[in-house]
Order: sequence, then C-alpha cells, then structure tokens
Amino acid sequence: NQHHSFVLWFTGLSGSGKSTVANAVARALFDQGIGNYVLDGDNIRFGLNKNLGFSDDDRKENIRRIGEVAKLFVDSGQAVLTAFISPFQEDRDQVRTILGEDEFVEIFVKCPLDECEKRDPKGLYKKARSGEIKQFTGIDSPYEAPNRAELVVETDKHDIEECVQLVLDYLKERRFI
Ligand code: GGZ
Repeated sequence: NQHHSFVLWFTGLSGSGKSTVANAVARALFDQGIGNYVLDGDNIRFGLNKNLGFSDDDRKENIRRIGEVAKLFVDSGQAVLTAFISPFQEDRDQVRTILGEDEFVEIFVKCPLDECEKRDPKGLYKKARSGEIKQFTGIDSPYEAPNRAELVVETDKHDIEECVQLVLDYLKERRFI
C-alpha cells in the first residue's frame, strides 16, 4: 500500500500527449492491481477549479490546488497521475515540496511546439494564432521546460506504448511497482 503511493506529475505543452500517456500508464497500473486516479482538466478545471482561467496567477493557483488534491490521494494510499501543462518551474517545485521529494515523479512530456501545433487536436493553437484565445501556452504565455524532471518522454520520437514502457520501467527501477 505505502509502496503504491506515488505521484506521476506529467508536464508539457497542450497537445504534447500528457493525458494520453497518463491514461495509458493508469490503465497498465490498474491491470497490475495498483489503484490509481488520473487528475486532468476534465475532472479539475470543470469542477474544483472552474473559477480559474489562464492568467499566470490562475495557473499558479490551479497547480497549487491540484498538488493538495494529489496529496489527499497519496494519503489514502493511491497512486495519482496528473496531466496539466503546469508551465512554471516554481509551481512544480512547490508541489514537489508539498508532496514530498520521495514520492514525486516529474515527467516531462516533450514535444516541439510546431509538432503540437500541427496536431492541434482541439483547434486551440489556430485560435491562439488568430488572437481568438489569449495567453495560450507556447504562443503568448510561457512554458518553462523542466530542469529537474525524473523522466523525459518524447512523443514525437516514440509511440505511446514506448512512452508508457519507459514510465513503467522507471517505476520498477524505483521499486514503486
Ligand atoms: C493553455 C488552454 C488555454 C490557454 C484553454 N493556454 O489541450 P487541452 O486544451 O486539452 O489542454 C489545455 C488545457 C490547459 O489547462 P491546464 O490546467 O493543464 O493548464 S495550466 O497547467 O497551465 O494551468 C487546453 C486548454 O486547457 N486551454 N485555454 N490559454 N491551454
């Protein structure tokens, strides 16, 4: 039980594949009998954090609250996977401290901006380029690439299965699973 309490904190641009990789890892963990939960925009930004937008301050508060929620899951003995852009190093460092260095795994879902923009699954980059959406990460809002990520998965170079395997191998190496 204690063993399975860890946080996989996925960070990366919109369209980088955070949610896809996180959900695939979650499925693999579940298949191994490891209870877990994925926090993402769908279950956080439309509920707990629906009063927050995309200013720097709101993103900061978004990440802070998610860190606190993740802590509750860890306290309950579950693994938690988070899939948020979390663009600021300072905020990721803050959640690392809240959650405890030993249980926190920062995973950089690395994908070049032009590739994310090419994928544009929700058409948001297009809207950001035309000015219809303001403060869009990578366009007119910053993304600070991690300087201390435990893992980097490159979704433009590897398919989802390979990225998932990298994460699982890392968790085995750390004896989390
Ligand atoms: C970035 C935005 C924005 C702006 C809406 N900037 O690809 P998606 O759609 O599904 O994921 C993005 C999501 C980002 O929310 P996060 O909570 O992960 O961001 S942060 O960690 O920075 O707080 C995108 C959508 O919301 N979205 N407007 N302006 N992404």
